[in-house]
Amino acid sequence: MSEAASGVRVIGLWPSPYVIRVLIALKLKGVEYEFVEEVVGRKSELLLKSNPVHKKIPVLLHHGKPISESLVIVQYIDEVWSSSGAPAILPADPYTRALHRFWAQYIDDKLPPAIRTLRATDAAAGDKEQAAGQMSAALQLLEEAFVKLSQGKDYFGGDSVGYLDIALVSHVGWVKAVEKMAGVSLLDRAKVPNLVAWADRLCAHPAVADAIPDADKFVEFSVKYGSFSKPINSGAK
Ligand SMILES: N[C@@H](CCC(=O)N[C@@H](CS)C(=O)NCC(=O)O)C(=O)O
Repeated sequence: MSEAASGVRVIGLWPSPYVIRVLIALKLKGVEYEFVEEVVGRKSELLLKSNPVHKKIPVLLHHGKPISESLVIVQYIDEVWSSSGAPAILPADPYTRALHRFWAQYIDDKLPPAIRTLRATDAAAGDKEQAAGQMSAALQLLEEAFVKLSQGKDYFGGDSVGYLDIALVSHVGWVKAVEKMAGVSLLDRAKVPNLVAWADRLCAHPAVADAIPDADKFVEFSVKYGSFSKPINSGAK
C-alpha cells in the first residue's frame, strides 16, 4: 500500500494491539496507508524521531506530522476523515462518548497486564491464576457494558463499529492466544455470551479480519520472541 493520496504512514508491528486499532480505524474510513514495519528489538530512527516521548508504536504520520498514542490516533482519524462517507467512530452523544472513553481506558488498564502475565514463561502458576481471574472479572464488566451500550444491536457503537469496539477487539487476538498458552478460558460463551458473539462478529468484519490474524500466529510470535514486560522492542534504546 502506498502513502500516495492520503499522505498516511503507520509505524508499527502487526501483533501490537495498539497498532491493530489504528489499522482498523483507517480501514473503516477507507483511508489508504503505508505500513512502515519496525524490526522486533530494534527501534528505528524514524520511530525514535516521531515518538521521542514514549518511543512506542504505533505512530501515525500524516503528511509527515507524527501523532502518537493509539486512542488519540483513532480520534484523529475520526475527525480528519469525518466526511469519508463512513459512520463516525466516536458516538455523537457526549455522554455516550464519555462512556466509550471510560471503558476504553479501563480496557487498557486491565487487559494488557493480565495478558503479559499469562503469556510469560517465567510467571508462577499462582500469578497466572490471579491474572486469569482479573481478566475474567474485567470481561464480565465489559459484557454488562456491552448489553447497555449496544442496546440490542451488533456493536458497542450500535449499528456500526465504534471507538469502544476498536479499543476492545484489538486485544482479542492476544486474549485468544493466552487462552491457548496458559490453558485458561477467558472469552467463555457460558460466562460472557454477548461478548463472545460480538467478538466473532467483529473479527469477521471486513475492516477487522485482516488486522487480527489467527490466535496461533500470536502464539508463534510469543514463542519466537519470548515474553517480556515491554512486549515489543523491549531491548531497544
Ligand atoms: N498507550 C500506548 C501503548 C503503546 C505500546 O505499549 N506499544 C508497545 C507495543 S505493543 C511498544 O511500542 N512497546 C515498546 C516499549 O515499551 O518500549 C498506545 O495506546 O499507543
